[in-house]
Amino acid sequence: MDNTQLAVKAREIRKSIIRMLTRAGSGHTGGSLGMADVFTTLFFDTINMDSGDVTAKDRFIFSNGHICPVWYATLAEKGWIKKEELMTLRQLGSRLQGHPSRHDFPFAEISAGSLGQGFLAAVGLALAMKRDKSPYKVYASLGDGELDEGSIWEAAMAAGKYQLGNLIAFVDVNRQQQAGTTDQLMPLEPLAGKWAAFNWHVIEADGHDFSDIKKAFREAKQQKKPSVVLFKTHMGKGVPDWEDKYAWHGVSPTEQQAEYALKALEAPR
Ligand SMILES: Cc1ncc(C[n+]2csc(CCOP(=O)(O)OP(=O)(O)O)c2C)c(N)n1
Ligand SMILES: [Mg+2]
Repeated sequence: MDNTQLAVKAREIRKSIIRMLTRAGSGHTGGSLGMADVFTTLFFDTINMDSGDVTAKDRFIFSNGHICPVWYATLAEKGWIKKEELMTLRQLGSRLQGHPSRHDFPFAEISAGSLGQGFLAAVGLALAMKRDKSPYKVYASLGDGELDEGSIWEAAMAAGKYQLGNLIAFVDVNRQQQAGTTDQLMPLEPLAGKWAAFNWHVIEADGHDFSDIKKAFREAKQQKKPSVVLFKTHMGKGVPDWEDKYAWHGVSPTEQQAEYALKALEAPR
């Protein structure tokens, strides 16, 4: 899909994120908006996935699942779930829980919420697929604050050892997390050097530039060892007053804020 078409999709996805979170009255707005361009590219351009059976081809593991509104909105934009269902986000009995639930939602291979766990499953899955000589890839989504979990690095070490060239992790490097910036709470730099030291192929890319995102995933697909894409992003991207503010990590917009955001998303930038 060309970049202009991707931009149109990403804008619709951001609008859905605003609408569903406003209706829900709680949830994670900033990270969801920030990863809209990467999720659009992954699901409209990169991943080879069968909506009828998400275990059949490439796999997607959502480790930083608190930003699931971006995933739900992307799946709705693809027509894999209904747009109306987005409005059930976080309701009792809905398939769309505030953190993805594998018991409720067939697209979720692993439940999320407890940071770090999804990545461990992704490494195990990639190892099993390599042993089975599967030609498909595992894509794992991570947050930068999530990297504070020690188990991430145990799994990264194992992926390096087993040369899991079928594993493509990508990190939302927005430099923000729940209650402060990553620099304040737990500095991560030199982040590229850390992954390289664990024997990963490291790619740094602009998470809001569709050409860069495509190129990064293309490069990652060609590696014999595990790849990580460090996507530089802005939390809250698309709504100027909300950008790069960790205050938007875990709150939803009021009706008034939503009105402002939907207008801002329509304005050319
Ligand atoms: C094991 C675990 N510890 C703590 C939390 C609480 N928590 C939820 S999201 C979050 C911050 C994660 O930061 P990041 O991955 O950068 O996400 P962002 O704020 O950028 O969306 C924390 C600490 C959790 N969900 N799981
Ligand atoms: Mg973050």
